[in-house]
Amino acid sequence: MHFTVLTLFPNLFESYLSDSILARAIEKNLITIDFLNIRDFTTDKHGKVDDTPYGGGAGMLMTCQPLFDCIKVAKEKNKGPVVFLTPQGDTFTQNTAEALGAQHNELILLCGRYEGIDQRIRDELVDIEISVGDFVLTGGELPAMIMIDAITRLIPGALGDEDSHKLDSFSDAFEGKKEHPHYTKPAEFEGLCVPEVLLSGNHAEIERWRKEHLK
Ligand code: 4FV
Repeated sequence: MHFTVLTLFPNLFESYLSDSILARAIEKNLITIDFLNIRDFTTDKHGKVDDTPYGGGAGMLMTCQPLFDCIKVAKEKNKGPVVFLTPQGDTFTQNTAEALGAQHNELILLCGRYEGIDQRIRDELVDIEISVGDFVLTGGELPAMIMIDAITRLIPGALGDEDSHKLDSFSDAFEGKKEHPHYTKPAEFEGLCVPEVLLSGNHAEIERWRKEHLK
């Protein structure tokens, strides 16, 4: 999967992509990520990317021209859909991650700031609008990282155990429910014990217990 991230703050991604599973996925070339800084596409000497909203109201909006030119350049190399992260989008779920990962080899992730972006960019250049939840953040960068994380971990070779994502919450194996409680060594900690059935070695009983404890 190739991600192109359009953002005013590409540095925000560095730490999250430099460790653990995502770093390994990049090293293994399971994913590639490039960044375009929207501010690099401004045409004024101050690098202005925002302005006041027509009709008045609080806050600023990201203006058309830098976004338009940035998206155009992104689309020259990345033939995937333009995904705008916004509270007004369709809620991102495990199914969304699976579908996007299955349907596309490339994605362009557009991260908004301020109060958002001019509607004309949304109407003419955005293909998919996605929200990570019913709350308002300061920017679309965290939602973009969430998308990259959730999609990448589904790519074969990304996780140590190939099957682990098949037994995730919301997976078909769990009928879309949230997964059962998990326990690991020691069997007793501070007087708190692991359910006996999980120590029994009786796989049928363990399976039944786990199914009963899906949420
Ligand atoms: C958001 C969300 C989100 C809104 C204003 C960025 C912010 C700022 N994106 N799911 N919830 N975006 O809050 O995706 O432009």
